[in-house]
Amino acid sequence: MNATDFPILSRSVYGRPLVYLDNAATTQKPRCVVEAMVDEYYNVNANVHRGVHYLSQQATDLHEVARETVRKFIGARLSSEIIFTRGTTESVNLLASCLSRVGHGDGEVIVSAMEHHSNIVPWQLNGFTLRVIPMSDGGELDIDAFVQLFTSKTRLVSVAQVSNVLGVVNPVDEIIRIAHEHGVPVLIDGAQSAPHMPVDVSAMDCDFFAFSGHKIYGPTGVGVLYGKESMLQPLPPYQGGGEMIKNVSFSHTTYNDLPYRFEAGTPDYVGTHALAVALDYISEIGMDAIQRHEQSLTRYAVGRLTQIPRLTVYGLDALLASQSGGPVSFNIEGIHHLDLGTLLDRLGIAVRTGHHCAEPLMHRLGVEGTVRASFALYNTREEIDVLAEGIERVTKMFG
Ligand code: C6P
Repeated sequence: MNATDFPILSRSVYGRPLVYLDNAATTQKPRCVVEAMVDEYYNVNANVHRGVHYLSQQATDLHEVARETVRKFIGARLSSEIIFTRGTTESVNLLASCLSRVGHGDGEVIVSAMEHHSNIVPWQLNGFTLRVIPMSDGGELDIDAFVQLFTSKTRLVSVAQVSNVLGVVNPVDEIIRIAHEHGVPVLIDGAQSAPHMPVDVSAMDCDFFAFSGHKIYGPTGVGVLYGKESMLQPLPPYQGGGEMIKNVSFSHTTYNDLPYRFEAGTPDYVGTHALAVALDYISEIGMDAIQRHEQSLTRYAVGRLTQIPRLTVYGLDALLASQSGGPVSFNIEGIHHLDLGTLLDRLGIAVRTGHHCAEPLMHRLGVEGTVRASFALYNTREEIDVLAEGIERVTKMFG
């Protein structure tokens, strides 16, 4: 990785060098990703899967090669198990909608106490009842309680591999094993794991896996739902339109094969190609190396932040036990998270504040919101020093 790969990182904010620590919200894009998009629009652009002409074939090839790149990146068996979506949110909505239409809409879905709203609301919208795996004060999921949540109505277990708030890595292997012992499939929300650690869906044996392109150095507006072929095959289509059909008449329509049955309409083919370029870029660096680097940043950040008086890091036990880096969420007694975030911003430091789209977790923590610093492959210890010094400065201002 070369610092110049990410042009935005050399800009300043309020006259100060940008310290970008909001990577869980979205990562910055390497030059190669942006250039791939520009190049495709300038030189290749044509709709995919539709034209016999040269450009359409070329765009289709890039799009399908991208599917294969995603397949390899997450260790899926078949490229037909890779469905392109707009992001994790759409991936979960797709599954919730399709599952509800095979008669599961009155069933139960087990989620964890630390889920993002996009792994809560789609189930509610589609008629499912949620049962929740409780969490300890230290951020660990209660696996004994999880085992008690299964009933004859349990249709799915759906949990984040890494919390977008606490940064903890959940024991998904154990969760998947237990769910399968109960004959229940599992969706893993990989929005915060795929960008930060090696992922192998086959080894993990999850039934579904979702992630977003923009959090993994790719463009916005593209994401992935992986599903085992045996799980996707019985599901009805998600949306109707072009691409997802075999034959259409006014009285009857037959549907396309996997994965196209779930991809109605013109896909974001420039986005899928650029996503593949992003995945190639980070694969070249190595997901193990990225994981080691970010884990060391997270530990360093925890070490620095916990020395600041009146500062609480949430989910600290589980975060420190995790073999991966992750977002660090904290508050300082007597300072509102929004004030802290705003003053840090004035120092050129971008962090996120608020409930992080995880209101039930905020209720569990007994807070309205937190300040969150989240790291990526390009962050450095020096930037964490800037963050810690910035927090200390704000703390002094508040007395
Ligand atoms: N979390 C954050 O700042 P989309 O918006 O579809 O790309 O991703 C949704 C999503 C799903 N699951 C988890 C665990 C997530 O962290 C997110 C997105 C961002 O934490 C934006 S709220």
